[in-house]
Amino acid sequence: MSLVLFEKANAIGVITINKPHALNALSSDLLKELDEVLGQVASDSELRCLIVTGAGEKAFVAGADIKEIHSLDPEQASQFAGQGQGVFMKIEQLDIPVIAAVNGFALGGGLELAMACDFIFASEKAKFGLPECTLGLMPGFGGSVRLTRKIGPGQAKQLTMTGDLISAEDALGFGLVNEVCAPEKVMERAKMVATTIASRAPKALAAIKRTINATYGMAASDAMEVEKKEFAQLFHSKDCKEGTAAFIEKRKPEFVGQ
Ligand code: CO8
Repeated sequence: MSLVLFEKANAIGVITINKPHALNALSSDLLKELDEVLGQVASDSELRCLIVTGAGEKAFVAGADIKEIHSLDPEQASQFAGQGQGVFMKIEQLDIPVIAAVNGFALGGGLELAMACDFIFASEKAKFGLPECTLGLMPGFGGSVRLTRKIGPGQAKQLTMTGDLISAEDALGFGLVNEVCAPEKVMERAKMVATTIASRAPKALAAIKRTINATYGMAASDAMEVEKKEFAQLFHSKDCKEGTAAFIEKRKPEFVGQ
């Protein structure tokens, strides 16, 4: 059985981390499969949006595989951290938007995976945390960097230094998740928003994603330059002409992704 499942319908892809008996813990084998699936996603020009979720009702992903981590030496730990960081960077660098549909525990590497997605929808039952310090560790798949950027250094330090888990409601309050839904509605809601996203001009969405990712934390004047460059290059696209023409002609645009 594959550790990572992929399905596609109506231009929306769904990746399911599939190791429910171990709460979808991320082993190096699983990360390798995820990397391969992301390669497939990146080269599929029909896809307009991706959803990442976890198999089973209990967990999105409960972290990196602690049983594998236990026997690593420093060199192997560096390689494992680099592998996870590389795979999650691939998600961040996909042209299409990626939604994390968090159905349960999103801990350690699981929260790091969710944070590499563009935004997070969570079940009311979800729990979030970076509990690595309870294991004598720290986040290694990008978590200390991304969490700080998302919720600020004070809250990020409290979460990573206590190892405490927080509820979906608290995560919503921190701005870590965008929406909290009833457990049975999380995927439905993610698909609904993915459908809206799939109707928008792909090149515009890719430019928005690149700009927001690249400019976060940059000096405003430098960030404005990046935005101006990305904005201007959209004027090479057919969809830009189509979107503006459709508005003027009072009709729905038909985007072709070019
Ligand atoms: N790794 C491996 N196995 C796991 C993990 C994990 N992260 N989480 C759960 N499991 C396994 C359990 O061992 C158990 O397996 P078994 O039945 O064979 O004993 C099964 O999943 C079910 O788990 P529990 O029985 O523990 O379920 P509970 O409902 O009692 O508890 C919890 C659920 C609270 C989520 C609990 O499982 C837990 O605390 N899990 C670990 C959470 C954690 O600490 N995550 C952080 C891991 S470290 C990390 O992610 C670092 C990322 C950077 C790595 C850099 C590379 C070096």
